[in-house]
Amino acid sequence: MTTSLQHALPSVARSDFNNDFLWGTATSAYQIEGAASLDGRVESIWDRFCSMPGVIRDGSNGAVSCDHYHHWPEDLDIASSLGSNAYRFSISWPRIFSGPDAEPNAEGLAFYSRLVDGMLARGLQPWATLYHWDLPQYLQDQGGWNSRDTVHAFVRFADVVSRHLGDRVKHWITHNEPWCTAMLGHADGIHAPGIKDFKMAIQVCHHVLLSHGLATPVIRANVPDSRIGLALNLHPISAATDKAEDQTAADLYDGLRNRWYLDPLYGRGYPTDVWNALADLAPAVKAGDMAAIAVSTDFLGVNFYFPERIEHAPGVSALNLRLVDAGDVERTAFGWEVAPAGMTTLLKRIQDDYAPAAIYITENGATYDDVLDAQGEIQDVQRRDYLIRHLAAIKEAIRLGCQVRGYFLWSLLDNFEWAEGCSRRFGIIHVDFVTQRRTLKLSGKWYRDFLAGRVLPAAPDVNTAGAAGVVKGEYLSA
Ligand code: IFM
Repeated sequence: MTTSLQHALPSVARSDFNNDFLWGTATSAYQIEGAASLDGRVESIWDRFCSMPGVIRDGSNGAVSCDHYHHWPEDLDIASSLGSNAYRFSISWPRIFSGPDAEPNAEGLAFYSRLVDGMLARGLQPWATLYHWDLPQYLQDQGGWNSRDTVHAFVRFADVVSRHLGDRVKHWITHNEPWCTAMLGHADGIHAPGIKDFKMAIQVCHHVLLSHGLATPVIRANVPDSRIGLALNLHPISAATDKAEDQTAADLYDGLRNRWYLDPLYGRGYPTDVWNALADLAPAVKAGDMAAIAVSTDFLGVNFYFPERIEHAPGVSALNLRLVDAGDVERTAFGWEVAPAGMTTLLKRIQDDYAPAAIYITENGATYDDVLDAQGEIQDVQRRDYLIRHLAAIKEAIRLGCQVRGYFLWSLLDNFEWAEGCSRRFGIIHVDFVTQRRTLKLSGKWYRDFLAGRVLPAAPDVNTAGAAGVVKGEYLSA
């Protein structure tokens, strides 16, 4: 359900940011590439998961999706025509290794080589994510991320890919959103591999973090001038009421959701409050693991979407707490609360508590129920306003001292949105999944105009039911 409240749009212009601020868009392999059985690619856990009845909302899968495997020149052309100067993509592990002991697949490597060359030719700085959730199924069959062997397989994958692309790719993200890999995939079971075992999810999380820690020096050795980090989905957490027990529950949940990742990455080990609350659910940790995880990084990737509220709820979950619905707030079509001020709060907290070398917003965006109008255009006013308000929130965070150096909008293309299938559109480019026709949405045109530093034409008075009111002129850049 989409709801919106009337709001005045803040003023934000590209000139509010430093000249070397990076402006990009982001995608991931399984969500856009298609070509699932081409050129030696083998089955991933998402191919397998999607074949299970009822797990994907609209029954779709990523076998074709945007067919970016064939349409990448057109997609990069549009990304570059926006005036963006960076592009975040991910490497499909099952395209690179077809089995546990297989040699790297030359055709898979060649595809990413062409893609990277295509980015560079268009002035797009390549930002490669190594793991955006598409584990080869053969590794899952051997225990997946619950097995330490997968940690070592990941390091080999990182080694081969960084050797192959490192002469041109200098920015590396080891993992996207380890919380999702662990919790959505192994506790809630709503993502591949579809397991519901909280203790296993906590162990998976440790292995994912460990693989980041062990892969980072390998990439650095292969690409001495590289910049390496990982992308976390972080959330501002608050207590549902001012009762002490809700506040304690919110602190604990913040520990599980945010600090469980940030603390070990920044050398503090797992947070004691969560470790103690987990009791026998805590992960098996070997000597040296925590030091490996605390490897120094060059930046922190922050994926921001929504805040969360928590209340104490004995017996409801392993940590005796639960999420509370935010009530009558503005939401995207996903039901996610729209809270740009929360982004500023979150960034300030990260800066104050962890002082990362640099922060990049590696994802931020929204899904709305886009409609093609009679002219074949998409007047996604709500997504445009979402973008304006979140960019203004970053501008404010920078004013407060946060070292934010770049922004990657999620997403360049409408794509396969995991358990939601192709029914949730996050793109600033509309994709017709039947004809593969691409159409730049109003939000994409706004991003283009914003990046060009142009004064926008008068805001269209598209103010359909539920759409945010546009305060004409307030967002125009000078
Ligand atoms: O589409 C996803 C992406 O793959 C990871 N971060 C959140 C996005 C929106 O749900």
